Amino acid sequence: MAYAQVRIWVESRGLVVRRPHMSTAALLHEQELRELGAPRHDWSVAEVRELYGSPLFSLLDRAREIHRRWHPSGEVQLCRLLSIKTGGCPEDCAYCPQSAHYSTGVEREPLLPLERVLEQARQARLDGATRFCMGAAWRSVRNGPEFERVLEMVRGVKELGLEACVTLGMLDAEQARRLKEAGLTAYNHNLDTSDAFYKSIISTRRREERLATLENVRAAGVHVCSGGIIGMGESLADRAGLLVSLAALEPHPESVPINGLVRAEGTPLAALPPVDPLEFLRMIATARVVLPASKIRLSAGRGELDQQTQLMCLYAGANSIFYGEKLLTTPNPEEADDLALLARAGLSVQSLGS
Ligand code: SAM
Ligand code: DTB
Ligand code: SF4
Repeated sequence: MAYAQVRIWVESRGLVVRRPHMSTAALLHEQELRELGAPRHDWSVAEVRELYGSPLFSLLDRAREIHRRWHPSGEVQLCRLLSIKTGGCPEDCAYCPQSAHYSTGVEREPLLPLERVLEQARQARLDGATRFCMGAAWRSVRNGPEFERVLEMVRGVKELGLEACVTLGMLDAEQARRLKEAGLTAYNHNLDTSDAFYKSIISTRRREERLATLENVRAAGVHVCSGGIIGMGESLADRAGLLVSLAALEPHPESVPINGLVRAEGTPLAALPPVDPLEFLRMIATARVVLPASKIRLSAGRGELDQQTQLMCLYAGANSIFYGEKLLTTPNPEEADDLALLARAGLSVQSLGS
């Protein structure tokens, strides 16, 4: 095809904004990449908002196509979550039952002994989990014996052959480097919501501090796990804004947890209405399109979804579930029910060898 024809063909489909310096080859390459749903870092809020609000079946078709292309095994990963240090957190995250600012009935517990954590990790492995995530209700990591113990936990979990993920609050570059050295697979640190809505949810830290930690994690060569929560009273533009912020990270986070708010008694958000299951599905499908290569994780809030909706989330792009009767401090669906559902649907579960 001559250059002029290519240009007319591509531009008539609105697929590429042609920059004057682009060669035909570059034009075709970019167009091809877009057709494949290649990772992009320039999504706009309006574009993502439109995608989110498109007719449900069109959104599902698009998400499914990208999911099959980028995640052809279709396997579901089972992740086990454990709170290694519970409650009494100085931050005021309005959704969180572990914040010391609210009376939620969560009992404070100091950092667990190493052996207790490894016992749980061994059990998780026996139960079929391939990723073990450890959460601490800290604002940030402090150097000293507790951090040394967390490093031991990471080493122990990795020795079992499991992926190890921790979420410990803010982190400096040296701490990230030491976690990498211990073998950490991924560090979870959520952007949680849009830049604009963030201030109405948390007043004790700035979003930029969150981004700085993500940079430290990335620089250390640890995978970034970052996502957010829906159902906190945010607008649809805020949901789109969260995905735009995640997509602006280069490269995209390897792992993106999508949580539905667990409405914990005593938190300022306890009385909000539950998330509409179809909105949860739309958020997962939109995340799949915007972040094609990332592992999208159907995380907290699954207990409020019926099993059919959960399956639809896996169809539309979710790669994993938290598997186990408890998240950090709140309940999660029964393991036996999850296994039965996956079996009824004929879904394959990721194993340690795969
Ligand atoms: N303190 C660390 C931090 O905030 O990064 C790590 C633990 S914190 C509990 C990890 C994440 O859990 C939060 O960023 C938030 O996205 C999620 N989370 C906490 N409470 C939640 C709730 N009630 N519903 C849904 N997700 C929640
Ligand atoms: C994430 O995005 N979700 C998980 C994990 N990262 C650490 C935490 C969910 C917590 C739900 C509320 C609780 O059980 O305390
Ligand atoms: Fe603390 Fe993390 Fe809960 Fe915020 S989300 S209050 S930082 S434990």
